[in-house]
Amino acid sequence: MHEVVTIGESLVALIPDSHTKLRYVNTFSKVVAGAESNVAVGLAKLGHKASWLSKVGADELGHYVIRELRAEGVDTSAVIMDSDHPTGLMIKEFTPSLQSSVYYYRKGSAASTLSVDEIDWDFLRKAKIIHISGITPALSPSCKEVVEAVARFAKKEGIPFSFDPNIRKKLWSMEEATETLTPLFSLADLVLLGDEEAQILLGTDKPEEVVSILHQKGVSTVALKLGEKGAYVSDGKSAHYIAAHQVTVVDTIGAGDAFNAGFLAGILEGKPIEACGRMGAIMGALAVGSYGDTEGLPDRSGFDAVMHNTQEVQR
Ligand code: KDG
Repeated sequence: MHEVVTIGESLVALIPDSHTKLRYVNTFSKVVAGAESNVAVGLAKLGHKASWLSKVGADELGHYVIRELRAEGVDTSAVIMDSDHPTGLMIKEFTPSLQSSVYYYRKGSAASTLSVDEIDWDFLRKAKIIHISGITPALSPSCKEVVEAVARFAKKEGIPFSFDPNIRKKLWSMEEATETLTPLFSLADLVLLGDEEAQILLGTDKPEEVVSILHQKGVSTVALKLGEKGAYVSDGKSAHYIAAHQVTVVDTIGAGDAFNAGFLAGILEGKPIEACGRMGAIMGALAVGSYGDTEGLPDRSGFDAVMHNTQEVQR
């Protein structure tokens, strides 16, 4: 049984051990990245049953991705291993001032070949929430079909569909992104988006306007992520500004996914919308304090200690 099913590509990410152009980097650390599996990991660390559905290559990197996600408590039983296509790869780059960039080596990857006829609908039917980001439809026409079919399926089955547009400018043009992602809002129950994405897709980043436009489209719950300014959350009955949780920033990649995990955990636990926003803000902040996307995320007791301000020095 699972509470949340996420669908999308996971990649092996290489993180340079020095902050300089990649041509000068000699050593890297290897971690798993991927917006949807990041959400699943965050939820699993908070004690929720999260499944990740995707394809990986039947190669060493594919085995590595599955092994790591399982180790974090994510159910990978529905993942397909593909002997004909490789697991995708991405390499991060940091400038001395800690600005990060990513380079993708994922064209033709196993996950990009996921198609509607490979989806296990009975598996999805057991979910309390289905979560997908806008990265998945950018991967290939068949992935776009999968996302649209899953969103329609969720609506028909009455399963809340959680959607984060997660625009990746390196994967497609803004016109393509807007044309594909905007209609998905109307199929979503929960929309978790960044202010820059709101500006691109909805023509405004003003929190009250964003929330009002999305509620008019039928979205019941909105979380607008405002980076270092925190978040603005609404369930249509009340709306709240959530202050950012302060940490020293090391690597901002993965913060949005961590926010989503904390926020969705709050929804699963039936918490008021303001508390869901706070849970998201804490998880997002803890993600940026370390280099990988999920390595900085706390387990439940660590999270509760931050949430309830009861952290102790361990001796
Ligand atoms: O949100 C973080 C993701 O962007 C990162 O883990 C890699 O999924 C990824 C992507 O496609 O950019």
